[in-house]
Amino acid sequence: MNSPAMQGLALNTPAYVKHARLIAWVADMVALCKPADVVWCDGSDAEYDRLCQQLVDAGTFKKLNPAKRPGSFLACSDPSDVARVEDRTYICSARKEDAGPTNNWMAPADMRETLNPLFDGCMAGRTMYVVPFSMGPLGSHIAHIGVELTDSAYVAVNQKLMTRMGKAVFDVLGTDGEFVPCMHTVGSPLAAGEQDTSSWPCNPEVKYIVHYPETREIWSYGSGYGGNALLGKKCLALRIASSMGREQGWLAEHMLILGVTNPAGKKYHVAAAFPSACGKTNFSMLVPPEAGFAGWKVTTIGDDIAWIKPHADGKLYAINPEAGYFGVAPGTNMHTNPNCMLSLNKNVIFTNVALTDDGDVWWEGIEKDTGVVPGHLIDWQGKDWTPQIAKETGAKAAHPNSRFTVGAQNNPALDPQWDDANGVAIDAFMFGGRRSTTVPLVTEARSWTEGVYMAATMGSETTAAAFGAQGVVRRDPFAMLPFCGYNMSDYFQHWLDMEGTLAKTGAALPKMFCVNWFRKDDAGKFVWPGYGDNMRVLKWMIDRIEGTVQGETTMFGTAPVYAEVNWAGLDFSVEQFKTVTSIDKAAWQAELKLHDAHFEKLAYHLPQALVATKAELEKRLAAV
Ligand code: SAT
Ligand code: MN
Repeated sequence: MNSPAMQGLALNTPAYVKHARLIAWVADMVALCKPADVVWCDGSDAEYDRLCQQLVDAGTFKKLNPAKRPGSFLACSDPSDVARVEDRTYICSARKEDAGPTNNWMAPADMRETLNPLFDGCMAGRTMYVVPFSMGPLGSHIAHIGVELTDSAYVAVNQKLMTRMGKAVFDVLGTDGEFVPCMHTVGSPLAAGEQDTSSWPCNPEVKYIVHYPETREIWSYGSGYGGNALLGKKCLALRIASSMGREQGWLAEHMLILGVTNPAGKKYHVAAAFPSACGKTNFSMLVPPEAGFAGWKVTTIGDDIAWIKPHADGKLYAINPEAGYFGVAPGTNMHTNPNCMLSLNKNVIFTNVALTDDGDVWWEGIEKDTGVVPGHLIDWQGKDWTPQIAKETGAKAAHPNSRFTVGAQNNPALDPQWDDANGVAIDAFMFGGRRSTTVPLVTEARSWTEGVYMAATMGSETTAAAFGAQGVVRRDPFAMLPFCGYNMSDYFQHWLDMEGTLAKTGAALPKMFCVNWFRKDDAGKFVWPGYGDNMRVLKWMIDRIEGTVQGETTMFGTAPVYAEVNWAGLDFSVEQFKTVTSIDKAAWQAELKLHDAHFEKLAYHLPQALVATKAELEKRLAAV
């Protein structure tokens, strides 16, 4: 390979970087990608401000009105680049079986042959940013380090908010520490002398999001958006980390982590898996209802990803590998998520929301706070938007998958232990999909295996977070369908094995609950109020942990009886409760058939324990 020195390009390696292997890798990648310049990010505020200004000058960012939204920017993407691209996402393990039937696969050598010509010269005319980041508290034994090479300044500034990014990472890495190399390019090289006229460079035709689990590498081509480009998030913290966790005996999960403190001051920690755009951020920042919940407090540790390790005391300890939130904007308001709204007051990067005439942001659902829809907006595609246009064409001002990026410190409900290097001990897991029928509001698994079964067979109606049809039920085991970096059935086995690991110490296992906030009535309306009222379900779970409520046994686990739920301040009838908790025999017969089809697809290495659990459920259902 031509050395960068031969091309006359300086690597600009700062003196504080002492890691020879890392420097050699950057040199190789510079030789391959042929950027015009190399910038090592130090993570300072001055650097952040400089890059944001650069993005403003390039037209990628609009600076929002500082009187309304200080320190904040709006980016609008190319219309082709608004969500994760699951059909372009690959797990390139040596053996196809190890990627499993739920992942796209290509042999590593074939994929390298495909990607090499694409990456050759891919950064021509652009700057390569070297972005060092820690997933998890710096130096934590649960944390891991990544270094992303990217030609997107948008990615660099987002990484500053989403991760512990910058110089301090090199102190942790030292001269030979482990890091996950993450290659990212927008895939839009400039010809010699060509000026970049695009405010959102990307490659509308060619996209690859590629993971090599054995060598722990990530290669992402063609997209500048969210989970396709911020490689610490889904690519490293879930796909690569899940595969590391399997080898090393820990779990990388698509879960929020929250603390819940009761009026006596006792604190519990809950980790909850929901698919993208099903309210994880809202639940992690929940504000309990005023009536009946005096003294209860919910605090956020993480809103999207959890890394969970068994500890010598027999408990599972979880950290949030991220340091910020990349949440869905539409639907967010002071009712659905007040802590989030307060987090968004300053220092936010918005992507694909609408712009108001006074330089602030707007999205569908935010009008519930003011009761007024603006008469005019610039929509996420830069076009005029009025309520009349919306009525006539159905045009949304904000893209349904529009997002905010904000540092965790902005969150008024941030848990004091959110940055604790040892993590927090998990008392309960929750698994929830978006199901308008069939799945009850809440049930508790009677055993670890039954909990794994519930999570393994979770279904959810698809959302705008990924390209493709929306509202279709698909199986989304553990909310990990798009994020599990290895064979899904091996992943189930890994979860089942965790019981044995923990049981050796004699400590109580976390309880496992299945929830569904999304049941609809015959008129197609949501019945459960959700949001802050989810506290009522959370409290019932805590009561179960404390052993103060019994629940009743159903075919699908232990469920609350009406009288066990705290209804203070909410008018929710026994009839409505039935609508969200009833177990319909015919619907469940159909549901179990779908579990069959799901298991058939996952037959290779499918744990027998899950097949046996299904047989039990069938027996119970027959007896209903
Ligand atoms: O695009 S992201 O993966 O970052 C967000 C999501 O889909 O959950
Ligand atoms: Mn997510």
